[in-house]
Formats: sequence, C-alpha cells, structure tokens
Amino acid sequence: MINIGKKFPNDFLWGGATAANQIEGGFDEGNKGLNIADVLPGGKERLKFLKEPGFKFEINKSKYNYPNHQAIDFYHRYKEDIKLFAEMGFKVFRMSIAWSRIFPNGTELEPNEEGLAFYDRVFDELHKHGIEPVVTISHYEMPLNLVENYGGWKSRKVVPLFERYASTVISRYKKKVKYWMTFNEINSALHFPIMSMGFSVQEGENKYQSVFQAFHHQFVASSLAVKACREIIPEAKIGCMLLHAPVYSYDSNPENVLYALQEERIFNYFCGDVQVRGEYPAYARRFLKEHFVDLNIEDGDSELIKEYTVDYIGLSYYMSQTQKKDKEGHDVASGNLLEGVKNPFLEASDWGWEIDPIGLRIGLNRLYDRYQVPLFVVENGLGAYDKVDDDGSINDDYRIEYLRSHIEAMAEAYDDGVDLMGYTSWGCIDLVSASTGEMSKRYGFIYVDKHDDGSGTLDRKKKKSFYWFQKVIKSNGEKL
Ligand code: BGP
Repeated sequence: MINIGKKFPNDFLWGGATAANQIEGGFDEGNKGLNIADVLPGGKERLKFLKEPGFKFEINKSKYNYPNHQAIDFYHRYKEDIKLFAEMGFKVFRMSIAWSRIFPNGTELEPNEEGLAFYDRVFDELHKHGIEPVVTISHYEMPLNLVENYGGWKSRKVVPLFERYASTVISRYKKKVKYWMTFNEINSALHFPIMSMGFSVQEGENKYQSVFQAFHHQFVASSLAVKACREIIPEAKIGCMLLHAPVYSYDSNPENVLYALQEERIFNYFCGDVQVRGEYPAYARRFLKEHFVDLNIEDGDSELIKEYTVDYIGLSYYMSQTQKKDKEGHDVASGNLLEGVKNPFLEASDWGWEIDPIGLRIGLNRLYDRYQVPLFVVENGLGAYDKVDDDGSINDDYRIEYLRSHIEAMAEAYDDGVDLMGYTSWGCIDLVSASTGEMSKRYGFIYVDKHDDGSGTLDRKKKKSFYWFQKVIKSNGEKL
C-alpha cells in the first residue's frame, strides 16, 4: 500500500503516553507492594543508580519521601485527567499497569483484587470518553521483592512469575484493552539495567553476561505474554517497545562508519531482531563471544521465541546519537545517557538531549525497511522547565515547536511508505521524570502544580500546547 500525498491515515491513533510509576502515586494504597521505582531517589542520586558501575544498591524503606510516592496522584485524580485528555480529542491513552498492584511481592498465587479493580475503573472511564487504552505490561517497575531476593531479570525464576502476571491482566481486561506492549524500552537496559531489569551492575561483574542473560529471560517472558494474548484476545495487537535513537557515524572514516553500524545493531536492533523476527541475529554470535557471554538457553526457548513474535513495534524517539570509535578529545553528548559524541549540527534540550526531528524520519524508515511491521510512536516529547506567568498562563511555544517538527517528520515518513499506527506524545500530563526522578523536567500539555521538593497543590492547568494539540488531532495532523 502506497500512502503518497496523504498526511495520516484516517484511523491514526493520536494520544498521550504515561507510565504507572510516574503518575499514580498511592504507592502504599490498595494493598500495593513496594516496587523498584518506589525506592529510587530523585536528582543526582538517581543518576548514580542509573549509571555508576558498582554503585551500592541500598534501599531505605523508612524514608517515605521518594518522588514517585505521590507522583501526580493519578490514583485519585484519574477522572479529572481523563476528562482533559478527552477534551484534547485523544483517541488512545498509553499507560502501564503496576505489576506490584496486581502481585504485591511478585510471587503470590492469587492477584490482588483491589489493584485489578483500580485499572477496571480507569479503563471504564477511558471508554466512557471514547478513548482506547494502550497498555504497557511492564514499564520500569517490578516488585521490590523480585529485585532484592531474585536479582531481578537475571533470574530465570522471574519468567513464570511474569507470565502469571501478564496472563492475569490480559484475561481480566480482555474486553477493555485491544493494544498491548510487553517491556518498555527493553533495549535501554544496555545503559541502565536497574530500571527495566531490576539490578545494577557491580564492580567486576561482566555487564554483558548479566544484561544479555536477562534479555533472554525477557524475550521468553515476552513471547509467553504474546502467546497468552493470542489465546485470550485473538483480535488484540501486542507489540514490543524499543528506545529508538538512530545512530550516525561522526564522519565518513570507514572505522567510524563500521563502529556506528555495530552500535546501531546492538542498541537499536538486537531486541527488535529477536522480538519481531523471532531469532537471535547472525551478528549476535560474534558480539556475545567477544564480550565473554555464555547464554543459558533452555530447551523450547528458541521455538517459543520463533512462534510468538510481536504484531507491531512501539517506539520512543527523543534523539539520535552520533558515534565515533575513538572519543578522545570529543565532547560527549552525556545528557543523552547514550554516550555518543556531540553532533555539531544539532541543538540540545536543557538536559543535553539532542533535538533532531529528521532523525525520527530516518529512524522510522530504517525500522520499516528492516521489519515491515506497523510502527507506533508511543513516546516523543520535550522535557523543559515551564514557567507559569502572572496571569496563570503557560506559554510553552518551545514545546509546540518541538512537537510540530517531529510530527512533520513523521508525516514525511508516512509519505515515504512507512506503515504508521499512531502517535502518543510522552508525558501528556506533567509527571515524574524517569531519569531525574524530579517534576521540573516537564513534558505535558497539562501543567501539574507539584515541585521537586514535593510541594504544590497538584492542581491541573492547560498549557498553550494543550489547545495546539487539540487542533492537531481534530485536523488529523493537517493543522500543525
Ligand atoms: C523514556 C521512558 C519514560 C520517560 C521518558 C522521558 O525513556 O520510557 O518512562 O520518562 O523516557 O525520560 P525522562 O523522564 O528521563 O525525561
């Protein structure tokens, strides 16, 4: 099917995206258990958790002031928020289910009814407003018991526990949820495994051995979720979710071009290759050998992974990355968390994330060339400091500009022939940032009066971008 000349398909899924641990709060309500996000501190300490090798993992459970504990209190205010999403014209709302609300310790035989009932209420409210939920089963949140006592996804024992969780929610919500995704930004673990895999790499540990074994467990778990979804809701669509940051070579030096190719494969494609094509790619053999990785693959795993591949690719896009083999003497684009070198052609956000709308078009084309499955941009947005003016307005023109240029790039990709399902802008309502654990890095169309020190009324206010996005949706992307 060729899409020439048309901006977006009529059934394009416009909306916004969030994650349970970044919006809900209510961390100890409804019999919820503690999860990894509940014990990650905010600010500089958070970065240590994410990045520093050997950072000692200590949990202070008595310190009840972590940023995610109250977050933006979606747990109690979801009706008000969903009403605002409906006013913007959302067709879909991306959210995640907190595993620790359903299985507080991850190991129970029976789910927690109060947790299940909460999401029933949220889905019902969405449907009341004609909004379809898009649900991530695991978004940077796993029961703390599995982190402390199992070593997170390093342990194979987590696989059946996840399977129980995934099939529980898939069958409970079979009439309410048509779009699912398994693991949020599964490939991000190459840079910060604590968030999605529940362990941090210690001094002397072979990071690759731990991360790739944990990947293998997640691939098996993901296929089991796909299997459950096919059996329970055959008409549903279930995808993987990749952090996509297309790699550029710093220059035309073949050494750098080769290096960029290798980085692109391992970071951007490896997980997709397994989850979409159903097998380990040929290049993995040499990579794993050279990094002294010896994978434990059990009987039946390969067949399962081959049979239960995903229906679509959900992806986040914030930035491209520029790679050079020898980085000495170069400014590292460190804010990116991805450890590339600075790209002289790009400006960066206040957090050093390089802004590159054309990169989205490039990335979508590369992904579609490789996989030929539908693509769903489930995260994209600008984290910025917003200012409330004296008259109460929030004039976030910089955000409008960022989103406009990225939606334009996406329209170009669609015109290039890429099969696109939809676009959900990240943090459609201000929420706790994943990398800083703070509120001041804001993404929303809706401002939430809550600050890094925990103060604020939690009142919601529409930003200028709210009205802009409303027009974008109404015109199906024609009026940008
Ligand atoms: C992605 C995550 C989200 C999110 C977003 C923005 O990596 O899937 O959870 O938070 O990035 O990142 P941050 O909050 O660090 O600005």
